[in-house]
Amino acid sequence: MPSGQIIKAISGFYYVRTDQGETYECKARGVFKFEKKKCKPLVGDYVQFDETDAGKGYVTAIEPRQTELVRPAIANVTQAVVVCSLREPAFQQMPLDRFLVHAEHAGLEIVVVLTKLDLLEDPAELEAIRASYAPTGYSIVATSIETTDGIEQIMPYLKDQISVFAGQSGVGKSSLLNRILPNHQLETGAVSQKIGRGRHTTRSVEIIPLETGGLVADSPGFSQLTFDGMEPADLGHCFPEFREKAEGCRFRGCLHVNEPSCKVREASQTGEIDPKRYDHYVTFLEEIKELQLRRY
Ligand SMILES: Nc1nc2c(ncn2[C@@H]2O[C@H](COP(=O)(O)OP(=O)(O)OP(=O)(O)O)[C@@H](O)[C@H]2O)c(=O)[nH]1
Ligand SMILES: [Zn+2]
Repeated sequence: MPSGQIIKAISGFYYVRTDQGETYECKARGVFKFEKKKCKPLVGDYVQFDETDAGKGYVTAIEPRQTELVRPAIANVTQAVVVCSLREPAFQQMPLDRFLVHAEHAGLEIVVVLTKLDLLEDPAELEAIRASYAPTGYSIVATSIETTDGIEQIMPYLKDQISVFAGQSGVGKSSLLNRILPNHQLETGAVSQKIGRGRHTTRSVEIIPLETGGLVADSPGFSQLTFDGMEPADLGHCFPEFREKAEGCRFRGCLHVNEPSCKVREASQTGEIDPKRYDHYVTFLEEIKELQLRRY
């Protein structure tokens, strides 16, 4: 039976792309069940289908999902490209860390892209950011759509991945995606201001195959950043530079706040872990505990 991946869904039609690069317009009968849950096909799902007419068919089965994002709903995303501007708006580490935690919690690979390099007067600031994040091991690419610096450097990270771009409003996600997906123009802040249209028009997400390999979602991911559903004990795992240190903490289940002999807190004091990252961890932990109190 032929199989492929849903790359687009429009009002009941699923566009399934096979390994050979052919796209079939498929319908789906009823609902599907897996892991005892009913579900409808999602963009990103690997499916089997029956070919009915040339280029048309019916989805007959959905493979179990490796990951599942909401808003926009996409299955099997493997990587988050977390975008943060250096200027306009000025670099802010807290929102960046928030996106990073959500991407980690979703089980994704991560690349950090810092935008608007052309507006940065002092390169020392970029070096300081790189130093803060060095213990995380994240790859960091600094870019500008004005000078095109760094854009080519993003491409190798996208190969062999299903990537979703994420980041605060106005940091330049659409501008980057327009560079990366030249045949698939998105509306950027600059354009929508000019024509005076609302900026948040809804449309369904699509994953676009790149010539250089890999697929990229054409709408930003993680549009809702709530820690709902996250446990306090999960948070430390979402900071990669904590993981190795945490093994040395005296107490199992150490939350790295007030516990004695906490290697994570110690590392934040010596600077082995960036103290600002550690502070953000503490802030997020409080938020998670607060949400839990409200739940029970
Ligand atoms: N100088 C400079 N401006 C940029 C760069 N990248 C984006 N911009 C500008 O920043 C503004 C916001 O860019 P967008 O691409 O719309 O940002 P976005 O992240 O998609 O924003 P939302 O759609 O609100 O989520 C636009 O006016 C862009 O022209 C850059 O590298 N340098
Ligand atoms: Zn600890």
